[in-house]
Amino acid sequence: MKSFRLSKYVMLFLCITAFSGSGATANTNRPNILLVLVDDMGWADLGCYGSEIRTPNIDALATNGLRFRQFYNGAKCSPSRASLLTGLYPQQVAVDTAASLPTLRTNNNITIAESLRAHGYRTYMAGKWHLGSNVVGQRTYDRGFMHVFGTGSDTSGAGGDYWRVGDYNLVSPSNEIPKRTYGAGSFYHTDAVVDHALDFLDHHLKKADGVPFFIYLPFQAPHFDLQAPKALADTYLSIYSNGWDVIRQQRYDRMVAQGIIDPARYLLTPKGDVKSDPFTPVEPILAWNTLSAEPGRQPDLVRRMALYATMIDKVDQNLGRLVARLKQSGLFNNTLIFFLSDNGGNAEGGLVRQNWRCEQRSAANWGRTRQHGTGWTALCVARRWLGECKQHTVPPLQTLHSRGRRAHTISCPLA
Ligand SMILES: [Ca+2]
Repeated sequence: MKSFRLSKYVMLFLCITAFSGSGATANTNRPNILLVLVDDMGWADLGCYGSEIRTPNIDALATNGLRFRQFYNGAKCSPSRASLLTGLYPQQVAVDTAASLPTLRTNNNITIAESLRAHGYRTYMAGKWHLGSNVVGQRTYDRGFMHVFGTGSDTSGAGGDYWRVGDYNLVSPSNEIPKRTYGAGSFYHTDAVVDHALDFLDHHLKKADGVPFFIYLPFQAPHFDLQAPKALADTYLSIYSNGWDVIRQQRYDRMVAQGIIDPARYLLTPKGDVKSDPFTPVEPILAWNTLSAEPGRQPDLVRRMALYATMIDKVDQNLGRLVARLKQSGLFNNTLIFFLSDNGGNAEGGLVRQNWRCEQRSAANWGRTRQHGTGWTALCVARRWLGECKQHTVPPLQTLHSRGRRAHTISCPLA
């Protein structure tokens, strides 16, 4: 495993496994590409980056691939997505350059899906688009994706309820990929993203035409609202009952042990110099023990973080399903797998978000609350985050456009 220099501007990591060459079955020498994006996940939220959250499948990919310590993004959902898909700065391709969450112009860029499709790839997407919906030309299937499971009837929304199947739709020309049906209470969006990715693989394998695939999986998780199965979330309660001061130190220690952080250069930073957004004053993150004076506050925050951790755990479990299928089908050794987050841990909502409390959605499911709170977000150990994050962008797919299958060039960060 290799790693690269840590920048003080790091907000986002890229955890990659890169394979090429041998092992392909029906493919040409061109690799299949699986691009996985998570939403609002912090830098230290994976096991391979020091977290206590259980992510064995992602950790295994990292162990056999590359972990990046330096990476840039647009610091918010759609700017990062605009850059990721076009290889251009968000200001270059935004419909409204002043918008914090702009949609994607259609007259001055090509997406990676359009480019790969033009070069013979079969293109699929399942997850969150957030680059323009209900506008002809801006939708997922207008921008290069052939089969899409996404938010809203046009599959191009920005997010929905994790439990509500009606918030999502599959668009597949001539219904080549049939719509799934989910029984009452059986739908969970993170599961559904990979359910559809597996359908994509089945569809691809049936074609057996030697064409490589590009699958883009922009998970909505772990973006708020925090919604997760209760039984799994319960397994994290005892961990987070230790409070964010203890967990934060533990993560830092693991990051040092894993070689993510050089302790001679990067101490565990103070957690009090943060704010929810550029328009609110600094809000100090209180010492965990001081919260015990307020009845119910600590248990509520523990539950919130358990839900957040569970949402990441579910991403990992589902990626495990997908990797297993890739291996089973003989495609794994010729598939480039990228894993990245569109920005760091969410800082919106402040420490306790106006006294919102977690609610039990049903007997099996928790979650109507929104953010997990800045106390937990500070676990990411990033030196600076959100409001103070530098507005850089991500050029990897521009590199991919130009350099094809050389895996190690795809992930080069700006440096
Ligand atoms: Ca985001």
